[in-house]
Amino acid sequence: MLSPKGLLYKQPNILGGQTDVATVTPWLAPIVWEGTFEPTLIDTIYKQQNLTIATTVFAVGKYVRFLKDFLQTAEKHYFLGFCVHYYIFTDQPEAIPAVTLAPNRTLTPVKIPSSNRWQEITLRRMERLQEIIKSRLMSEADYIFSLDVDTKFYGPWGAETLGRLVAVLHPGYYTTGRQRFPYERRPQSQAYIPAGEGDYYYGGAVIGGHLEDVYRLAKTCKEQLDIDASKSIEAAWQEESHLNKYFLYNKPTKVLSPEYLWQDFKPKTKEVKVIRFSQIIKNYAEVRPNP
Ligand code: UD2
Repeated sequence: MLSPKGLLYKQPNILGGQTDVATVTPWLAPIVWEGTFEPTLIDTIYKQQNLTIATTVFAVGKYVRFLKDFLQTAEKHYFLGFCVHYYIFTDQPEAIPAVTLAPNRTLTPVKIPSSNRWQEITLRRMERLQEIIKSRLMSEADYIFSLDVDTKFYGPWGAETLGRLVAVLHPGYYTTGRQRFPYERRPQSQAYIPAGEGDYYYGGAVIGGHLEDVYRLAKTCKEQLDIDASKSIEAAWQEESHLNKYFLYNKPTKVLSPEYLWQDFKPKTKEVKVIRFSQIIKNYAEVRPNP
């Protein structure tokens, strides 16, 4: 059945009932939900390619405290058996916790300046992503994921998430009509999306894909952010707003369901069978350098 949100598929659930979720977008990109793929088979196919997955994470200021849980839980659930190279962008490399990594997994600290504005930290991620992909990742990795650090892995995250350009459905808006998406609505911003347009609302906490595709995304978003900055305008949800604009005109080839970006404060819903990755509860006023 075709709905404005894509093709509906009857997903069997643990109670033996059925839940309708869209499993393919209107442009035929898969939407990855538990029950729609065979993880062992997919991992076996991709493992033959001897891939390296670069994983960039920002931990600036008090956010270094989130690294330990992030890394420890990633080592339990994230691309197990694959070569994973974490690149930790931080102002305090000495504060990166000593977490034991499995063989074939490495961690490189990347020192960056601190900032007294959290918006500056999230906004500049695109620029830094673009720089590191160009300067070293093209020759060091095959795929990349850029992930928020105030998160934990609770369930398996494997090769089913790989694709040329990978987005995640924001857990707050996957059941919401597009008129309620918190897109940037001021035409003065490069992130502007007019009412009536837009496919989904994507979360900024997970961006993935081939190096070249993510490079193009980061470069474009950085350019759009610079234009906004020159006009002293900051989009409603910083780089997440620009990301949503980018994905409107450059459709993701794979969309991850909210299993891949949940929020700890949200009770599990009937569609979500497995929470794989989730934003932890944090005291914004306490962890951010400014209100
Ligand atoms: C949302 C998005 C986030 C980003 C942000 C933009 C989700 C779940 N999260 O989260 O991806 O788009 O909105 O406003 O979609 N950071 C630091 N130090 C700081 C502040 C931020 O290292 O002082 C880094 C860190 O990696 C963090 C990320 O920036 O995970 C995003 O910042 P946030 O978690 O404070 O943003 P939040 O919760 O508003």
